[in-house]
Amino acid sequence: MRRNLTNPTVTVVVPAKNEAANLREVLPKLPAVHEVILVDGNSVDGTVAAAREALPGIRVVNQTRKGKGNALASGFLAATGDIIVMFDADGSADPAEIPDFVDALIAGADFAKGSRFAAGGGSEDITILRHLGNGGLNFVANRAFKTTFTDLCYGYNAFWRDLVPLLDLPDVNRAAPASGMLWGDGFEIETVINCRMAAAKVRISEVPSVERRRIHGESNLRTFSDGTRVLRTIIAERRRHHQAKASVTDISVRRGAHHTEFDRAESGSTSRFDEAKGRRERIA
Ligand SMILES: Nc1nc2c(ncn2[C@@H]2O[C@H](COP(=O)(O)OP(=O)(O)OP(=O)(O)O)[C@@H](O)[C@H]2O)c(=O)[nH]1
Ligand SMILES: [Mg+2]
Repeated sequence: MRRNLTNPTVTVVVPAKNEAANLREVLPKLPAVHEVILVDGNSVDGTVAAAREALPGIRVVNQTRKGKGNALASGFLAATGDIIVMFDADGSADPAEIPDFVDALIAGADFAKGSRFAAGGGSEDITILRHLGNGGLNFVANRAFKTTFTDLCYGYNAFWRDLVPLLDLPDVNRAAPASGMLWGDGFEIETVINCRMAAAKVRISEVPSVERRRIHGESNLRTFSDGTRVLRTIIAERRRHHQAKASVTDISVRRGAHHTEFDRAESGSTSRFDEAKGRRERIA
């Protein structure tokens, strides 16, 4: 599939759980785009009505299970734009930065990763402790995936929609397990997406971003348990990546092939593992 690099359409996916007051302020500030999708998490504060009032053309999608991860997966599936922007509803993401993400993708990135720690980025909402924790988690992830992320734990990102299959997020049509959530349904989603993009060796550009303070409502962040969750996610995703690599190599060896049979149309991947060279190569 050829990408539309001259005038790509943009879908902004907004997961929201009880964010009526924030959406009233944030949605009117969004730039004009192809579509904005609100993914409602069974809000009880009039989130959907507030969103429709603030942005009459907004599309509303109900998520299929619980959690921010399932909300994003549901939104990605409903999206029709060439580019998807992940955009929190709480006022922490600056609408004025959306063109920077789009420009990075047009300039050649597959995944435009927001970073509070790249030159020009920042945060109004980070403590010294969280800053240090972030640094440690970036270090671990960069060792695990041979990347140079400066901000693994940040959810303001954009990517070409043709990469959605590559993310292999939990099927939105699956029933919720007894525990309520599948792996990837919860707040681990941001790290899951970053790790899977890195594992697939897509082209990643960091976009400097300034994180704003949530406008209304209480922060849901718990420094230690969220930090531990990110660490567990990096470990689980690294294991997943190694298992996938092992099974791909195994199939390839059994077929006597030099290259694995993944191609871009089938897997959404822009690269394939070259057995002879022992590394992934870009698909022309
Ligand atoms: N649809 C849906 N949205 C959710 C769910 N959980 C969180 N969100 C939304 O995801 C976005 C990010 O969640 P936040 O609670 O702000 O989490 P955070 O950004 O990590 O932490 P703070 O901003 O510090 O509270 C917000 O727009 C939330 O409304 C959910 O279960 N379903
Ligand atoms: Mg937030």
